Amino acid sequence: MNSRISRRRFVAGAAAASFLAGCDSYPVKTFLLAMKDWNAGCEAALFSPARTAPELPESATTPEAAFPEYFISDDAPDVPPNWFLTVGGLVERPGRFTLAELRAMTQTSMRVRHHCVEGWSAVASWQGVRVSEIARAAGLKPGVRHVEFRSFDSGYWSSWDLPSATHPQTLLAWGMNGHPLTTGHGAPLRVYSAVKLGYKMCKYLTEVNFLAENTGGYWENQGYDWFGGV
Ligand SMILES: Nc1nc2c(c(=O)[nH]1)N[C@H]1C(S)=C(S)[C@@H](COP(=O)(O)O)O[C@H]1N2
Ligand SMILES: [Mo]
Repeated sequence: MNSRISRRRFVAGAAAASFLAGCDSYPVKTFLLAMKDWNAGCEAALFSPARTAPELPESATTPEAAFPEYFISDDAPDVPPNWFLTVGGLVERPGRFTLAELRAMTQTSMRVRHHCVEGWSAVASWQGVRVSEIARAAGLKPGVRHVEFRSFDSGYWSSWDLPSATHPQTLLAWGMNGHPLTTGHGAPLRVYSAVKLGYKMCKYLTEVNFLAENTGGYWENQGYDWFGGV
C-alpha cells in the first residue's frame, strides 16, 4: 500500500513544524523572517552549479510502496486529455512539447535521495530531460533570472533561481525507477532535482516559464524558504 498523505495531514504537519521552529512568538517570528531573507541570499551565494549531489547505487532504492506521495488535491490528479507542456516567458522560441517530443531529447537518469521538509527522505531513480536542455531549445532572452513551474494540481506552483533550475541534476522527469511516473508521483511530467527540497519539485507540470521576476510558490508563499536548497 502506498503511504498517501492527505492535504489535511500535510498542513497539520507543516503547522507543527513551524510551531517547533518557534515561529509562534512575535519577536521570534520577525527575527526568523529577517533571517529567512538573509538565508536566501547566503544559500544562493553558497550554491555552486558545479557542485553535484551524490548519486546512489541501485541497492539504496526505497521500495516504491514506501515512497510517500504528496499532492494538494484531494485525489491524485488525472492527466488531462491531450496534455502538453507549455514553455514561455522571456524566450526566443516559446512553444509546446508533447511527452514524445521530450522523450526524443537528450535523456538523463539519476538516483538520488529525496528530502521532504516534513522530515522524511527516500531514494528513487528519475528519468527525463534537463531543464537546461529546455532552456537551450527555447533560447533565453537577456534578463531571465527565475524559472516558474506550474501544474494542474489545484494550482500548485513553484519558482526557482535560474542557476538551480539549469543545474545538471535538475530534470523534467517522466520516469521513476525506469517506468513512467504514476499519478501519485506526478504523471505525466514533474520537476526532479538533487539540489532542492521536495516542495520545490512541482509535479503534474503544465508550464515552464523563464522570467525576470520571482513569482513565489504554493508553500513558499505560506512561509517555507523560497530557495529551499538541500
Ligand atoms: N503539483 C504538486 N507538486 C508537488 C507537491 C504537490 O502537492 N503538488 N508536493 C511537493 C512536496 S511537499 C513533495 S515532498 C514532493 C513529493 O513528491 P512525491 O509525491 O513523488 O513523493 O512533491 C512536491 N511537488
Ligand atoms: Mo514535501
